[in-house]
Amino acid sequence: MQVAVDGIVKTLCGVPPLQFLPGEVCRRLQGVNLDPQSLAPYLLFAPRRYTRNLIYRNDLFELIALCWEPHTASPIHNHSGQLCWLSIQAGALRLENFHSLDGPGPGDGIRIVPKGAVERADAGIVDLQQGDDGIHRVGNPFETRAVSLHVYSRPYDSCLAYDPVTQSAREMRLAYHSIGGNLIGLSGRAEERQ
Ligand code: 2CO
Ligand code: FE2
Repeated sequence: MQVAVDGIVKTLCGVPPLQFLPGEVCRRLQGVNLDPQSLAPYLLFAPRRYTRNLIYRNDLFELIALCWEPHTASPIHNHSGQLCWLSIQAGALRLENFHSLDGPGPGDGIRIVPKGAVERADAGIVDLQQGDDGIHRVGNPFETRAVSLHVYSRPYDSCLAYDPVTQSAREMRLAYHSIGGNLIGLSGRAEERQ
């Protein structure tokens, strides 16, 4: 089902707050293939990292387009107790899940173990992360760019990043690369619109 970005914003705004839950939002994201023209303003890539491009935010949820150059990945992280839905719109991503043997953290002595992975999730896949065990790493180990659409409820501006080598969980600030299609001033970075 091809939908314009405005359409998915409207759909999500139509979910009553008490129903903004895994099943309802998964149903609304399932099969959504965003109209490329309406998505284009939010597709801002940067070398060697993934970018977070805010489409819409209110008190209940935020909608973000993530742009993944080949061979980029997130750290292993959680979602600060918020619900996280991910819908792959272009390219493919590797989705790795983890479990903490020592609670969510933050702190030291936090052992993280793998809990299953989808080696190649293609466009159309919807993934959900929730609860203390919503710990994952998302990456694009492939040779083509990827784009994913993320819904977080509620919005959050920091999360925990886990380092399996030092067995630590530390707060990580999350920044937007662009808001409403406008780049946030990050000097010295080569920017490129797709
Ligand atoms: N949660 C990460 C972020 O918002 C992206 S991985 O998919 O949830 O930066
Ligand atoms: Fe995530």
